[in-house]
Amino acid sequence: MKKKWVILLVTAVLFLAACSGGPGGGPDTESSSEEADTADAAQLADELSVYNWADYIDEELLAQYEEEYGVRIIYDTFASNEDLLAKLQAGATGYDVIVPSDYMVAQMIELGLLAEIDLDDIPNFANIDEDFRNAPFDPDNRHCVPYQWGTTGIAYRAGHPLFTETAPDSWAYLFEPELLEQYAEGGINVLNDQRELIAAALFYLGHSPNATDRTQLEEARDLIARAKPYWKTFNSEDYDDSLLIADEVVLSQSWSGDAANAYWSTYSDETEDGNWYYAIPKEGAVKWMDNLCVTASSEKVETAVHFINYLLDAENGAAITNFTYYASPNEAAKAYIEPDILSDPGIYPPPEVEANLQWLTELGDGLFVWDEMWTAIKGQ
Ligand code: N2P
Repeated sequence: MKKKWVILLVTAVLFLAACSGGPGGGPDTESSSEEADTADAAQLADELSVYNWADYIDEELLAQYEEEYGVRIIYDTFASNEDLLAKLQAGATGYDVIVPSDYMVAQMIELGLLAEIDLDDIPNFANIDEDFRNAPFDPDNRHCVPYQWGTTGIAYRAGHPLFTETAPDSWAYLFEPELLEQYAEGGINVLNDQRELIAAALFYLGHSPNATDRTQLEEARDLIARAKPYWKTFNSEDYDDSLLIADEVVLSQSWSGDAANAYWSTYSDETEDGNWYYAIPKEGAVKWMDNLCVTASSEKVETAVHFINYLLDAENGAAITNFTYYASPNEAAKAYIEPDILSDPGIYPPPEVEANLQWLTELGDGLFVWDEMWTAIKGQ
């Protein structure tokens, strides 16, 4: 199941469905919905600006939306929640749809950066699994709807002598110099993401990933400072393609889907295996969910919501997961998601792993200490 193959398959399925007009054959196959669509299209803006995480959608879906509804999508990507926030706070008003994670949704609501949405305008919200609705960071989904979810663990090169007998299932593999010196030569990458990297250090130290205590955060900073000389790169944007698949590193802090992408992109039918495996450290790890939201500054709320509803369609939701390898909160999409993805414990963690996962939450004033630690870490 290679990425390109999946794209072709999905495209073919969508095409056939659109031609057949059968069940789930897209919104424009019956004349009544055609009329509704035309009515909709009349009210849609000419263009819509979407700001998403890097490598986080099948761009075929964007092209299809443009074609179907005559709305040009201006698509741009960011590398972390903090980058997204900084962009909005610097006064960027052009973005209509953005994709912040859980804790950042809470932060943005507080800062007045998100528009309120009406779920009545998003009928496909019915496709979302109950478990992912009404999250504490956005009660009653007043601002956002779920997009994709995943975990943050360690991706490692299969076949590396050091990881053959024991999987690197501890954050020690990212932070302990006596371990690091054994494979640093092969390259180590960490996520260029302050909440994720400091959270990993806090897990390893036995503290909460949401700690705001200065002493604990300084401990995390010092742990990172000792390990940093062994790290080759801070990359959370294209590390799966440019570092993992390219064999530029042998170990990386990684988001679940990016590790799965590295696995499937290097999969060989001959060995029936890929080059990259994924471990969730035993000390605990982050579970996160990214969300589709409309900016408070958007002047195209109606179009933004129409686009969000399109992404929440069952087949479109599946096309996203089949491309990104991240888990989908879209229950109805499961019928169309590749079975290999649905059964991958690295993507959909089993209950015993799930029990060891924690959400990142908003830090309130503690954020200032985190920012201070991050500046020190990056500045060294
Ligand atoms: C995919 C980005 C994953 C988003 N490259 C992590 N929240």
